[in-house]
Amino acid sequence: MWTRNRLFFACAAGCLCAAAASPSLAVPVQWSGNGHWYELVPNDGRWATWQQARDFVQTNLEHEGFPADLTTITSPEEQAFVETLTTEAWTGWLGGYQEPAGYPLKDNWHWIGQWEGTPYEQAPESWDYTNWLNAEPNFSWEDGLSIYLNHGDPPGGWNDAARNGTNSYGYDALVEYVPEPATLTLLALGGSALVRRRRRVRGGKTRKPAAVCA
Ligand SMILES: [Ca+2]
Ligand SMILES: [Ca+2]
Repeated sequence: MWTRNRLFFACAAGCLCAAAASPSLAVPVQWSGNGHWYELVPNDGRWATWQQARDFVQTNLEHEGFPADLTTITSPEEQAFVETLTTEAWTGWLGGYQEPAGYPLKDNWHWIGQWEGTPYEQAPESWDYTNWLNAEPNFSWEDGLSIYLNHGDPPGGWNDAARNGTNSYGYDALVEYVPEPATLTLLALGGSALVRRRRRVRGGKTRKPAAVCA
């Protein structure tokens, strides 16, 4: 886990890329296609790496009783929905990663497990649909998945970026709130009272521009 000071210095060293405009959306939005909620969460200096972004949202965010994680996009319909979340240029992490990293550049990509503590091997979503930007993925050491909303070629496309790379330290996070399996079961049985409301840490009103290096 990172400390505030460590993160400050990491970002100060790493946020050297050109900045994209801030998104206008500041609240989770539900997609009727699966009932999940999605949110553009600003970095605001709270993480540097892809893993730190994931740790932060898992630890601090939830919505309507649904835990948070980085977003998985597994269909053109889900892709089309997330493209509606803002009309401004925005760059952020998705819940995809390449392991092992390297060549071939388009091989060995995975989606994260949908539930905290569940390895992707046990609850994977298949890596079938992709929406790479033209000329991406482009480097063997770039092993994390990011999305360019309203910029890039084509806009909304995906870029591989180093999960621990300084070029991506400014990235925001596209969060998906997904019901846990137990919650789904109980809700199906009429146990809607299970839905709980917990403290939800928000990043404040000011959006931090996201780095856009490819
Ligand atoms: Ca998803
Ligand atoms: Ca790239």
